[in-house]
Amino acid sequence: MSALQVPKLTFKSIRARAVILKLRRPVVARIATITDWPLILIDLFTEEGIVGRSYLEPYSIKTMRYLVPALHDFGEMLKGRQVAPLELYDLARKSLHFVGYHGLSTIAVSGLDMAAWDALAKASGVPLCVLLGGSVGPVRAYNSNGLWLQAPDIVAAEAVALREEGGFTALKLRLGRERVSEDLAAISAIRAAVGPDIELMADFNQGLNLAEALQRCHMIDDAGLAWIEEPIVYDNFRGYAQLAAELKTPLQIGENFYSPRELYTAIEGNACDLVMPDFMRIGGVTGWIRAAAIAGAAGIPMSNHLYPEVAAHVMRVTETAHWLEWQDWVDLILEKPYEIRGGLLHIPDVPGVGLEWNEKAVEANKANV
Ligand code: SMN
Ligand code: MG
Repeated sequence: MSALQVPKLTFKSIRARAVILKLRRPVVARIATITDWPLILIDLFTEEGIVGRSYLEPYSIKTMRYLVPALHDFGEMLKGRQVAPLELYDLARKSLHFVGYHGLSTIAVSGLDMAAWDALAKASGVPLCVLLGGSVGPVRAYNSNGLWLQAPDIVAAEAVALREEGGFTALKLRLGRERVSEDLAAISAIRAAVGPDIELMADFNQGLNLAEALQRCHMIDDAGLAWIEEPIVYDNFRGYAQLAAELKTPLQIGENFYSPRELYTAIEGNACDLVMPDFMRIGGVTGWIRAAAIAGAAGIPMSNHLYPEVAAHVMRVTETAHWLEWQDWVDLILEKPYEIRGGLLHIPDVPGVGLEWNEKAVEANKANV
């Protein structure tokens, strides 16, 4: 038996590259349509030769114009420091304190943080979940690759295809069509197509006002959904508290929590039954771990939003781990995409998170922003 050695790493530099991928199934949500998916690939170089990797998915292509330079600025600022993720997280946040912690500041810090944790796990020779005190193993996942706002017959056929993509036992569909009758028809068509044993999550992508949400959510409250996600604008916690109190179906929010404190505020205000932080907003791995302690203490089930690879690692050490959101949108630029079998995401038994760039694909899809 050999003891886990966590070597001292010295920060050298950061390379952040912009890439745009075409989505196989475009995002068609009530508040936006996205056909081209922006990605920032981050390499954190160390003096010892270890390279930590992470990526960001900032939704809007133009934000890469600000995020890429912000990451390079962190690179200059942190040169020569020890790669101690919690300390780098603090230094990077403090450097933007007067600008404000939320929004792009947190997104840049999160990208840095995930790369730093990857570097440390790689240098230690263990998968990230092992460095965090867990073990390599499967993580229960739902398929979130599609089921956007399209006609009932189209989503019903797509649901069957999505279930078959990895033997999934759960799928997420999107709601917020012009008329509530169309949403109800889509839910029924999907349920008829996949049968009673598949769990169905439903996401409104913040598309309703509170009055509409109260009406529509009551109308789908008996549809047997696993959760209703983000019916109203993300920061209306009072509105969410009213919905959570009135609805039988669990209310899910969290992909727009900026930092663990917002998760704390939401839970404290009874604004939801479930939480699902996004890595670029909660603060990367550091933010996730802090948030998971709060959700765990409150007994609130915790799922992730996007970033399935790093999510799989931290879900292995999350007290109230619930469902992993599976999206394969980044697979195209990965050397070794993660495997899904029997509805479970399998963490590769390699040091770090297991992200390596497929440089040919990166070259073919690189963006000039
Ligand atoms: C979502 C994911 C990716 C792009 C837009 C919206 C969605 C989700 O909110 O929860 O998957
Ligand atoms: Mg969502």
